[in-house]
Amino acid sequence: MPHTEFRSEILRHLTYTLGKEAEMATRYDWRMALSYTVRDRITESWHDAMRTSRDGRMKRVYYLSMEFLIGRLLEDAVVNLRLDKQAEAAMLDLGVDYDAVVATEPDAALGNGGLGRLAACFLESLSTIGTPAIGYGIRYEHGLFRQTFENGRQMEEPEDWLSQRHAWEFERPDVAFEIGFGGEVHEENGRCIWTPAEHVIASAHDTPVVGWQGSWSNTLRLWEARAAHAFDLAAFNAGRYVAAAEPGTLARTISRVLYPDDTTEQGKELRLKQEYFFTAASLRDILARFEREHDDIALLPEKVAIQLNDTHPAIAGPELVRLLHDERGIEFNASVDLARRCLNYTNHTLLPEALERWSEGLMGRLLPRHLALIARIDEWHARLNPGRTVTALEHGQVKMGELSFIMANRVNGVSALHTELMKKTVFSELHALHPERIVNQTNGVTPRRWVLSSNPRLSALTTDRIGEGWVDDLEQLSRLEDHVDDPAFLDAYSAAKRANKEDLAAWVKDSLGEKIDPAAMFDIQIKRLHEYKRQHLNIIETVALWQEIRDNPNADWTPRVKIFAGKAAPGYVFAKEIIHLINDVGRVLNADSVTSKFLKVIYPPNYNVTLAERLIPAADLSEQISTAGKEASGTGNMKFALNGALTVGTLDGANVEIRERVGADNFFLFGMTAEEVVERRRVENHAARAVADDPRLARALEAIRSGVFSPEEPDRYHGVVANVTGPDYFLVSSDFSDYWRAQREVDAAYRDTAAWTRAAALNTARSGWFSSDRTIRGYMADIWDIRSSRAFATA
Ligand code: DL6
Repeated sequence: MPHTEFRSEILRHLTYTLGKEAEMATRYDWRMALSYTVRDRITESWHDAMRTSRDGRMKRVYYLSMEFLIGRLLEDAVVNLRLDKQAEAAMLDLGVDYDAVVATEPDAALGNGGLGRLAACFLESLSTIGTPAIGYGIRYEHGLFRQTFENGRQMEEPEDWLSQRHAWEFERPDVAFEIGFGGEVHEENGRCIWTPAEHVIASAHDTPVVGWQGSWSNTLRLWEARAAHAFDLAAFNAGRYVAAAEPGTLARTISRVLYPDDTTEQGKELRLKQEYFFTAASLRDILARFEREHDDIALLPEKVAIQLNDTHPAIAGPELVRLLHDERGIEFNASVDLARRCLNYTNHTLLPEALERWSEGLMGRLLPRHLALIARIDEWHARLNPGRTVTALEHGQVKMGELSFIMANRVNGVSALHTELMKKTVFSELHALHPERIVNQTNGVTPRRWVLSSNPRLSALTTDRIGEGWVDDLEQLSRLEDHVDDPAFLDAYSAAKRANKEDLAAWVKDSLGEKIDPAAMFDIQIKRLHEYKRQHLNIIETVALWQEIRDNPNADWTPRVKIFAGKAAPGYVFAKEIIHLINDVGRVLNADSVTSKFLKVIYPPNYNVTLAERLIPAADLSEQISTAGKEASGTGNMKFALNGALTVGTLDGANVEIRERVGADNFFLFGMTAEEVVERRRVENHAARAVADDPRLARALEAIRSGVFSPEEPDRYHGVVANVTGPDYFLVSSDFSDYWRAQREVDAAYRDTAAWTRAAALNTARSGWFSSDRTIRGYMADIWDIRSSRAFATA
């Protein structure tokens, strides 16, 4: 379409959809008009895709996830539809700054981190591949909190992405289900009837998710909670205005906030309500669609593949059994069998505290019928596996990991190491009973967002050398290996990185007021704050390095800028102390006139998808330094490697597979293996011994402990230091010396610019396997038994 036609459509939306005159339009108006114009383009392929799926009676994937970290959608859609040139030209004609308009889109933060971002990448890959799919989740009014820093401390403010209209969604008031809670169960003619005490309405909002080149689009369906009776007119007429609105307010609580604090009983109840609310609505929607298209319920597993993204939707097991057995009268064993053949479960963590458990009391109060069904599912499982039984209900608790496993056709881990550890640890007994059930699907990331859109310079260079096929066949990047000894290619590769670093340096100056040198190594650790991810190992090493530079300022130091970004859970006190420490260290180091030309620390607040898109293309070094055995996979590690950052990392999660592929020479390995970690924990006083053995570590810790970075409150970090010198469960002290060694190897390697650039280019060339298209094809073959993608429908 010529850009003039595109311009007319933007103006039409501005005039008739937004009701604005061009001369009065704000950036918001222009963004909305542009978004509606682009959405129109998607809608055609979306309708075609839905018609093809319906007419072909195709099997669909239903991805149930509490989180979809989709970020901004405009640029993603423009890039996938290849409308970037027209959109820019049309906006230019209209006298509007395209980049400034795109930048006004709120970052939809409907997730915490890797798990939610993976769900977003998967939906895009499913559309690119042309596999019919619907992602189901919650339309949170407030996504993940907005992080600010006050004197270096994390502060949390509500996120309000819906304070503006969300241009991409279609409201579906006609798609609504009544979801019940509490109440009683009684038997009538041998059938259980659940009469809930309370009801809310789940109402659908659909966002189309367009794949590469726009030839297929799937749906993200998010549920909003509304009151069954929103308004109490009698109370209103009696002048009790607040009481009159109460039913609506209470019901809306369910979809109000992502991750309500669940340290209180009310918080726990709300979280379980959220989980049941979106799972129950999704299952009813799935069955309604199935029943429109098919007459025989026995076909359910042939037509429906449901993926449970972690245990959050685990109540799907008993709920699907209830819908089949109680509501449709199908015999119990047959119902369990049908449900099981549709359901699959992805495990994303081995951390015991992250494996969900609910008290029987709470479950019985909120979902009495489900509690009884879980007990019956346990009996059914015990009957089939006499002798060695594992149950979901135990010691007054409902274990959602076990429930998900028992009710799943396939259970998958998210990296090779994590899957093996899952078999040996959390699910060892269930694995022994069902050795065929656990499979591995190593995570991946969509190259459309994480290279093509976020790193246009690298993309243009790649396309120039190997053509455009890499965009939806990422393993074609391996053809770049033919160019890694071509000086012209290496110069261009290095120039692209340098330009990305200059852009980042300009942004840091503008937004944080700190000047950083694009010639310095940009060393980046961006992820949620957690002890197992060990941001504290990184900052302690930074302190030790600063001390050495101060001792010997005239030595040949390799200049570095250490960049951190990430949020800590509001109730996670230790993680918040680490953030505070990083900011305190940064304040001292950045003001040090002797050392700051060699070492700076930058911590932009409010890490989100958009910030990741800015930081990753500019990275030289990717910090993936978790305690081995704790990071299930990681996906940031893949994004960095693809964009030509070298990794300093442990043998954890997908780091293992990244290193295997990019080559040991192009990866800085350090630290204990998962087995060594277990051994080391058995050593008495392991942390104190490590500190005694490494004077550098002892000196850095002493500086932190004595208040060098917090003179206004000298004992601020006593707790942090006591932890890493005492229990040190995550083995920061024990891994420190080897981390220091690896970092000095990094310094030396960075000084050899040509060799570094070659290693960076090899990281790009050899990371093509980490596309989420490959991961989705793995799920299709090993878990969903789907061969019916667009390719099959048209064949
Ligand atoms: O699988 C996506 C992502 C992994 O890449 C991360 O390694 C893993 O930590 C994350 N898991 C979670 C689950 N909860 N916890 N903790 O977010 O999943």
